[in-house]
Amino acid sequence: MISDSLQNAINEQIAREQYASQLYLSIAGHFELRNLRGFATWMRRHSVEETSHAMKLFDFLADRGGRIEVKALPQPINHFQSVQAAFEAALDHERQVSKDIHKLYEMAQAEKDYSSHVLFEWFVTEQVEEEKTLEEILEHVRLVGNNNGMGLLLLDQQLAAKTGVATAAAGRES
Ligand code: OFO
Repeated sequence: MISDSLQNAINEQIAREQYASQLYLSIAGHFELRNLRGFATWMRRHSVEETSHAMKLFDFLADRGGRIEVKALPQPINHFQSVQAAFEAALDHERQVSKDIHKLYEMAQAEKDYSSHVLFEWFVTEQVEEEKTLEEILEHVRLVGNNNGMGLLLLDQQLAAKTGVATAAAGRES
């Protein structure tokens, strides 16, 4: 049986992962509007990944006999000034999530809840990867500059190649 404090903290984290999913979907919408399909597809996939993180916590809580409390989510930002601003919003959010995960990890340690500890360890490692990936993309966006259409299209194509989609520059798949 899981403690009430860990149960409540995990329920909060489920909501934060779901919020991340909403935020990335919102960013994907911004990129779709600008016909940047590589960026958009990358964000769509990231949105799905965040839902899978929420479900990983959901399943864990269910397996431990915890009470799941689905929470209302805040409205995500829906307007971004630029590609750079959109990726900055994503990276800021990931950095916040890392802090939240570290708090959960500390709680599990303090309570000597070993199975929670193992679960949060997975998330700690995952956050390193997530921040690194976003930092790389953002650095490339900063390098080419927000007003460099050709540079952004090339980056869009690069992400498209990674995600396996056709881009505005390369033409849509029929
Ligand atoms: Fe991208 O954050 Fe989940 O955990």
